[in-house]
Amino acid sequence: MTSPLRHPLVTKPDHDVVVIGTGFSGIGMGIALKKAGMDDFVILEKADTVGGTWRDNHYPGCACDVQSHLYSYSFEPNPDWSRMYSPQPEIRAYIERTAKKYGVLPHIRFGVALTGAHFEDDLGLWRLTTAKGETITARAVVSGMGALSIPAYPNIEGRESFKGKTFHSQDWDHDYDLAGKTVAVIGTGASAIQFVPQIAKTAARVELFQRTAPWVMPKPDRAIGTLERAANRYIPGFQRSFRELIYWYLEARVLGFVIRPSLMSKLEGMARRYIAKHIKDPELRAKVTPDYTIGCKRILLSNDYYQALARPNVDVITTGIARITEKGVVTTDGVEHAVDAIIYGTGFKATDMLSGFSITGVGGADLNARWKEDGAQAYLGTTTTGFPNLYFLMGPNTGLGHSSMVYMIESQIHYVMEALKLMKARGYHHMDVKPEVQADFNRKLAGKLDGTVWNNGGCLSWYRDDKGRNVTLWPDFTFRFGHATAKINAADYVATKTADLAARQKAAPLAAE
Ligand code: N01
Repeated sequence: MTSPLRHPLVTKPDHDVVVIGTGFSGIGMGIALKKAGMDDFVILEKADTVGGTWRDNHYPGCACDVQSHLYSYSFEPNPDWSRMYSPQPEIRAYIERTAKKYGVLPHIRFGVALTGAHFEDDLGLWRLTTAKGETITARAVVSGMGALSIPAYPNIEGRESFKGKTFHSQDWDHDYDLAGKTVAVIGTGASAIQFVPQIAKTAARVELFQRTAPWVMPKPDRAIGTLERAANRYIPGFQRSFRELIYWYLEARVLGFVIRPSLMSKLEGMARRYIAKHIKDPELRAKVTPDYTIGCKRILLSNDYYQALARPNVDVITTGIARITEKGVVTTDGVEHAVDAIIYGTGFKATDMLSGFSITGVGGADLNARWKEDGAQAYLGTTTTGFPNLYFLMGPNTGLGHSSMVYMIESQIHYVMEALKLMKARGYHHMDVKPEVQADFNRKLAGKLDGTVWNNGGCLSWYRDDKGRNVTLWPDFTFRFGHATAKINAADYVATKTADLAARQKAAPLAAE
């Protein structure tokens, strides 16, 4: 592709590295770059504050379902978590505080929404375009866009015709008072099970439309008292040991998810007893008992969801939705459920993570088209052949059904830093993962995924794309991912040396001038 840019030879880009997003990924990446003294970077953020998913999701009851001691950076323990599973405002504040502490804030440009990233073959650079029409060039791009950031609205006939209030769980309208209102909630996933108990306290009625029942287990949550916080702060190794304990406890769950799915039956028995404990009405109990193997969809943790469903002002409706009208939701039995508001707890476009963002690589290859055709694929969830120096944090098959994403993010950040350091040490301008390396990695991944409960548990989930391919989850222990990303193997990549690029540009000056 001939560049429309007019940069001088071996072109100095606007920034050495552009990082996209300011969630755990983007901020963590910025911190790693700063620690390595690689200061020529900018972080582009479409919003006007940092926090990623923990800024965007602020629905009532929003909290983490992974223990905070582990759901935090390894290098930045927070002795002051108020609970084992912290509420959203604390996690958001933690990210803000950490960004400030490590000097990342001056590198962030807020209010910059990217529309595309295009690799300029002749310059060996990325040209990013913004919604405002600005062009930014970079040698390397690190996407911290997150896998669950684009809300998914259901494709239900008449959705636009509803005259009442509507919003998605990610765009919660706190100015709209739900007290005394009749509210339809569509979806019973991880978000809905957190906000339904909250809104059920004040709404006149909650009509909860459930397509598939989730498996829900008790959340071993508790407040962390002042003594324990003091121990976290002052007793050397106390909090770190606790973190380790949580890590290994969660890691053991891989045995059930991946290695011996038959082990899940014990867990299923516990989950059934949990339903029986809180739901006495046999009809409701039958409705909320899933018909697939536990773990096939994300196992949800809650201490108040079933109690909320048992309230007299909550209806669980399992008849399918036929359409939405001006007044409410019509089910396939012809009943119209008139409501004041519809809240979509319908999740995110997880398998379509690039939607709305165009990425073209070597020779103009279109990543959206490729991932649609072949399924989202990368090497170690991070690099993609034909897209040199483009790195995905939380890329394909790095998601977890059992532990903390922050562990995966930190592993990937480490790997990106390995790549950047290798390029510097060897005088490389850019590196492209070899197609056979990527193919071999994904072949092995697919083999591992074949035996998992996610693929064989008898459910449909956002873990798999529309062709049934599991493009989201890492099917192994996380420490194996940590080991795989600990060192970069130069032989996995085709490298272009800066000197060679300069010679090439000199030979074809018109393209680069
Ligand atoms: O979304 P979901 P979420 N008609 O995709 C239903 C993370 N998270 O926002 O199961 C009717 O889980 C859909 O039904 P079905 C976490 O990784 C983390 O709740 O597809 N219903 C389902 O019930 C989580 O997994 C935390 O049959 C429709 C629901 O909508 C991810 O975010 C907290 C429908 C969507 O559930 C997403 O969670 C919260 C339709 N047409 C979330 N379309 C942490 O604590 C969809 N549904 C870290």
